[in-house]
Amino acid sequence: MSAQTLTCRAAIAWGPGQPLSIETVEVDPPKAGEVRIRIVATGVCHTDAFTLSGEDPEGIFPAILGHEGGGIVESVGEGVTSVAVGDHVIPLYTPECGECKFCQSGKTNLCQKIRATQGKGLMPDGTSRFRCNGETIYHYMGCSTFSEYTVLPEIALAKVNPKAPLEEICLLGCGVTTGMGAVVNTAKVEPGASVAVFGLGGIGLSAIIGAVMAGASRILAIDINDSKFELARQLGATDCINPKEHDGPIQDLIVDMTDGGVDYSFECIGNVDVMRSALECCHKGWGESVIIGVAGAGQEISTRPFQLVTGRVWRGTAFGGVKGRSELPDYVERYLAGEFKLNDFITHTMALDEINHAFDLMHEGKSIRSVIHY
Ligand code: NAD
Ligand code: AHE
Ligand code: ZN
Ligand code: ZN
Repeated sequence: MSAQTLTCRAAIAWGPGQPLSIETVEVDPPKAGEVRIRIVATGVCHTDAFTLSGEDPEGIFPAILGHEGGGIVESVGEGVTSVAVGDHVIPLYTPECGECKFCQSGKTNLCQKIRATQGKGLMPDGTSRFRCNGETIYHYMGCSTFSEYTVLPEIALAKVNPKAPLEEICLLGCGVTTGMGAVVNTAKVEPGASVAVFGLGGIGLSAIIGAVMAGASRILAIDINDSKFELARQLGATDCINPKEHDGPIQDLIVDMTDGGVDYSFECIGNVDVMRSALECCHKGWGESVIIGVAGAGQEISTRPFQLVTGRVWRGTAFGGVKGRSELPDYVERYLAGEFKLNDFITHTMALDEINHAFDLMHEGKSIRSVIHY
């Protein structure tokens, strides 16, 4: 029997700056090439807060936010072959079609097959699968994991080992993969290198895990919130620095501490001034700085071009450069093999009704990741 429209609970962002509101929504069945999944758990990432704040130029309301989820396939649309009912999946805000120019290039994970409609909060056919009291509700980053059920294109699902707890591996849907991938895939940090990580939330701490995996000899962890340092040290940070405790530009201190600057730096905050510091703390001739943080509409980065003329490299990364369908299942296997832990990051778990508390904890600097259990 073909799937029918179902009703479930979801947290709706009705407008920028407003708390999320728990509502009953209608979720249409998956169309051709689409899959409806039951979300088991979802993390709350700073990017959800960024979009909710109104700073995101692509922010559309009303929408169902959330993009760091884990779920189980409930029904599949016509022609879907790569997943079946009951499969465990991680939604991908960076899909992998394997066919577009970007996928074919082998140079990037930024599949563009459905990017245009995804950025408009719509499915690839230009419509939404969500309604609330007759009103269209938009999708978010192609995922909308703050709903008990959501619909995604087949190309935006990574099928993963069902032995892995979705309540933990949901973090591989964004934060942990992004931080680790930035270090290992994007920067390709080599053994013995020195690394500076700016911002010690879920992304920055995962970058530290990546730096340890890569064999970095020195890992400088920088945050304005001292409470982040304990976990950073446990994960492998060798030096913890609070810029508030130092006069002068933080890049000058780091250059002094590291005999001319670090080999690699990672900006995991979304602050354009810190992005400049992260570039300028890199070693002359070869230091590379990777921007991970997302900055608001109208913000721009700047530095003296001489910084680049003299060999520093400025680059960025989305989802850690990871190709979700072909590479994410292996991250899950490595997690199952004990190569890295995820529950260190889960400082809070809660029900969907308490989701606004997760945003409060993030803004107060009290959480690394809150995970919503449905
Ligand atoms: P978070 O809020 O959990 O962590 C941010 C950390 O930065 C906090 O510990 C905070 O104290 C610290 N911080 C704030 N201002 C600072 C400053 N001036 N100097 C030093 N530290 C400072 O956020 P998160 O979920 O880890 O996300 C981090 C950033 O990464 C966000 O901008 C998010 O949107 C972005 N992000 C990007 C990608 C990507 O694919 N590029 C993926 C996920 C998240
Ligand atoms: N919509 C924003 C940019 C937001 C952004 O940069 N998103 C990252 C993922 S953040 C996950 O927590 C990303 O993948 N970007 C690549 C893409 O194609 O969106 C804006 O500035 O318009
Ligand atoms: Zn995210
Ligand atoms: Zn593609």
